[in-house]
This record gives sequence, C-alpha cells and structure tokens, in this order.
Amino acid sequence: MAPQLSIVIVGAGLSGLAASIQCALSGHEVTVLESAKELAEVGAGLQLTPNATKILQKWDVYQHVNKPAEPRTCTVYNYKGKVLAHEDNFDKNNRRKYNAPFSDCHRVDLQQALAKRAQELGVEVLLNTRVTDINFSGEERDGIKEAAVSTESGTTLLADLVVAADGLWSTCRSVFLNRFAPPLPTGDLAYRIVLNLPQIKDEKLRKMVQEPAVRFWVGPDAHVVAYSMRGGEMYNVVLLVPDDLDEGVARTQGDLDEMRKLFEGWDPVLTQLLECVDKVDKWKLMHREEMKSWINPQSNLVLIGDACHPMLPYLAQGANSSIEDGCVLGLLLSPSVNPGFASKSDLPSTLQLFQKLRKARGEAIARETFKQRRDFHMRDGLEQEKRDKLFEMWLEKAKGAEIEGEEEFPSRWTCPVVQPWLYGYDAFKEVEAAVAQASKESASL
Ligand SMILES: Cc1cc2nc3c(=O)[nH]c(=O)nc-3n(C[C@H](O)[C@H](O)[C@H](O)COP(=O)(O)OP(=O)(O)OC[C@H]3O[C@@H](n4cnc5c(N)ncnc54)[C@H](O)[C@@H]3O)c2cc1C
Ligand SMILES: *[C@@H]1O[C@H](CO)[C@@H](O)[C@H](O)[C@H]1NC(C)=O
Ligand SMILES: *[C@@H]1O[C@H](CO)[C@@H](O)[C@H](O)[C@H]1NC(C)=O
Ligand SMILES: CC(=O)N[C@H]1CO[C@H](CO)[C@@H](O)[C@@H]1O
Repeated sequence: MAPQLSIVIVGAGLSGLAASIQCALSGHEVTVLESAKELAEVGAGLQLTPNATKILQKWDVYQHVNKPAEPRTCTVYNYKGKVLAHEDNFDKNNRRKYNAPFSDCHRVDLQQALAKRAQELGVEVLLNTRVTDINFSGEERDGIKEAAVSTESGTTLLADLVVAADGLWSTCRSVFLNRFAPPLPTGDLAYRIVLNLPQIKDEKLRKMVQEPAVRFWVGPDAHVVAYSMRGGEMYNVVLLVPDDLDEGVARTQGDLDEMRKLFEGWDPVLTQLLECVDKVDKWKLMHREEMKSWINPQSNLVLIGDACHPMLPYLAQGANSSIEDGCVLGLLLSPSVNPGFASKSDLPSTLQLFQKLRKARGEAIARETFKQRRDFHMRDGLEQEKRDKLFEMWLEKAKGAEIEGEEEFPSRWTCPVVQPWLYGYDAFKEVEAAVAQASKESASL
C-alpha cells in the first residue's frame, strides 16, 4: 500500500495550489490554508514560460484558464523607440522548441483554474484561514514527527508535512527560523498597470494592444514590460524604476503625474499609453537572503515558491518556478514515480532529494534576474553602446529569424544561452533522472 501523508499547505498562491494538485495526484490527503477571504488578487498580468504551461497542460489546468494570450512577437526597444531585438513567430518558436506555449494571462484566471482543479482532486481549500504558529515537535508516528498548525481563529490542524507556500512575507519561514526578518529591498519598484480596452481611445494604440505581443523598453535605470491579456481586452504594463518608497512601505497607490514624469522623453508609443492610465499601484520589489535549508530539522516542513526564493520579476520566472517547485515536490512523493518514497519514514530523504533538485536552481534563477536588471537598466554611455551594438549584431544576423549562437545576449528573453536553460527545464524528466541516480547511489552503498 502506498503511504498516505496528511499534508497541510500554507498559502493558496501559485506554488501552494500547484503543490496541492501534484500531491493529491500522488495520493495524499491535502488541505490548503489561505488567509485571503477570496481568491481574487489585485488584477495584474502574469507571463508563463513554456515548461510551466506544459505542467499546467498535463494537469488539465491550462485548458481552463480564461483566454490566455500567446504573444506572436517579442521586441526590445531602447527608450527612444528604436528596435534593439525582435523575434517574429515567438509563439510558434516557443511551441516548436519547447513543445508548449509562452503565455500571458491574468493572475486571477490562473489561480482560479488551479483552485478548481485542486478541489476536483479532493483538496480542501480553506479561505479566511490565517496560519499564526506551528509546533514542529509533535508526537512521533510511523517514524515521522507530527506538526501542529495553529490558525488565527484558534483551530489546530495536525500534519505529517507542512508545505510553506505563503509567499514573500512567509509566516512559516519566521516560525521555522524562530525570528521575524522582513524581506530586503532590491532597490527597484514596480508600477503595475492594467488598462482595459475602452480606456484606450487612439485607434493605432488599440490595434497594438489587441495584437498579442510582448514589448520591452529599456532605458537608464528603468525598463518597461507590456503585453496583452484576455484575448486583447486588457493590456498589462509594468514599469520598473528605482525605489523611492519609504523603508516601511511595501505597496501604495501611485501618483500619475510622478509616474509620467519618470518616462518623459521616452518612446511616444509608451508615453501615449501612460496617458491612458487612470490608476496605478506602486510595489516595492523585494528579495531575501538565501537560506541554509528549505527543510526543518524535524523534516516536517518544506518551503517552496516566494517563501524561499523570491526574485525580481524580470524573467517571468517567479510564478513559473513556483509551479515547478510544487510539481517536483508532489512527484517525489509518489511511490510509482519515486520508489525511494516507499513508506512514511522515507519522508526526510525524499525532502532532501527535493531540495537537491530545486534549491540551487531556484537560487540561480533569482540571481539571474539581477543580471537582467544590470543589462536592461544601463545609462547612456560606453557600456550601453556596447550592449546596443551586441543587440544590433544579433538583429543583423537574425534578420527576423530566431537567434542561435554562443555569446551571452543582453536580453535573456531571446538569449540563446540562457533561454534553453530557463525554458527547457523538464520537471518530469528531472525527477526521473534524480530518482534513478538516487537508487544507483543507494545500491552502491
Ligand atoms: C510586480 C510583479 C510582477 C510580477 N510578474 C510576474 C510574471 O510576469 N511572471 C511570473 O512568473 N512571476 C511574476 N511575478 C512573481 C510572482 O508573482 C511570484 O513569484 C509568485 O506568485 C509566487 O507564488 P507563491 O505562491 O510562492 O507566493 P504568493 O503568490 O505570494 O502566495 C502566497 C499566498 O499565501 C497566503 N498567505 C500568506 N501568509 C499566510 C498565512 N500566514 N496563512 C495563510 N495564508 C497566507 C497569501 O495570501 C497568498 O495567497 C511578479 C511579481 C511582482 C511583484
Ligand atoms: C519556468 O521557470 C522554470 C524555472 O524554474 C524553467 O525551468 C522553466 O523552463 C520555465 N518555464 C517554464 C517552466 O516553462
Ligand atoms: C509542542 O507539542 C508538544 C507535543 O504535544 C508539546 O510537548 C510541546 O510543549 C509543544 N511545544 C510548544 C512550544 O508549545
Ligand atoms: C514538463 C515538460 O514536459 N517539459 C518540456 C520542457 O522542455 C523540454 C525541452 O524543450 C521538453 O523536452 C520537455 O518535454
């Protein structure tokens, strides 16, 4: 008989819901605790890279996301509007190279599709339930220590395994480390904008917005990402600029004039877009120090997603790698996928295997997002000219076709070196290989 764990997942964000689905598919009893009263996060867009959508397709979730858009082109402009890099057939190239779409969607649409699938699989999702404390030193049963999860309303849930998927401000992380440490500023902040089509009056702009495409503008100390969502009914614009918020402020309503002023003199297409904005949120972008371990000494807590590897949102990897964390964890907890997980007492070694597969990768991606900032935010000058030359060279070489080669490309979005590493990750194959390796190692002991 396959061992059945009772798993409590803290947080119904993308990593928590992803983990809940794969853990349920592996036969475990799963409860998700979410502090929010409903799954309706502030409207904003999300870009999903191919292997995340691949996982979502396997779970029969992608098919139920409301109108995801596949961008047909990916273009990098300098801040004056000159094309630095351009890839046509971005949608087809992604599907061909990675066998899955690159997709832009509304966050809430994805979250709801995940939650629906989780519930179909028997996962219990409890909203309005905030976790306040965890006792990791419960009774020992079947070789594992039970954890007791306490909620704000005073209830206690017992679990063989607690999955901390509670995001950047993770309570579970604080309980585990036995101290509260706020996340650290990255020095950047994001203005997050969602435009509805009726807000855009100009015909040319409307056409642009309705056509699925990803656009970047890169300039001194700042860059902009823009793409359509919901089949062109909405346009998502994120402005990434130096952080000027007070230390204690993580998020606030932004001032429109101040925002427009930051982009004075940039590409008229962009400034015209900003004229249409009537409301904007300002988010401080934060990160965290790398942890020694994502697993507690009792082996009944594991951290995933933003709780352990938050990153700058410059590579569309936060959500994506969070989904992968959940997928890999759930797969390793399936005896048919991982024979090393044959009984409950194999939980500690299984968690170690999870950490081996994900920790270095998650942290490396986080570091890569900082390099992307350096390349995107260059001020006018020698370095910037060198960068643009490199872009130009590629543009010449590519002549509209996709780019191949060895040199590091200044935009990792079309970079031939980083892109396959980032987008080519196969969670299912990685697990298979790691499991095979682990059984080889144990056989040779
Ligand atoms: C401006 C911006 C733009 C971004 N754009 C992209 C993008 O285009 N593509 C991309 O891949 N990523 C993007 N990201 C990153 C992405 O949003 C995150 O990496 C991802 O959502 C992490 O998911 P998570 O499930 O780990 O955490 P979260 O999504 O933060 O989920 C945590 C959940 O836990 C709940 N919770 C917290 N504390 C408790 C508690 N004590 N008890 C119970 N529940 C609790 C919260 O309410 C929340 O629902 C962006 C981020 C920002 C800031
Ligand atoms: C998403 O992010 C992960 C990084 O963890 C990467 O491996 C993957 O290929 C990306 N795209 C996906 C999952 O499509
Ligand atoms: C945790 O639970 C154990 C077992 O029930 C108990 O002995 C211990 O006192 C608890 N610890 C705390 C800090 O409450
Ligand atoms: C999860 C998944 O199926 N991943 C795919 C990721 O990309 C590689 C390489 O392009 C494919 O072979 C995988 O199938």
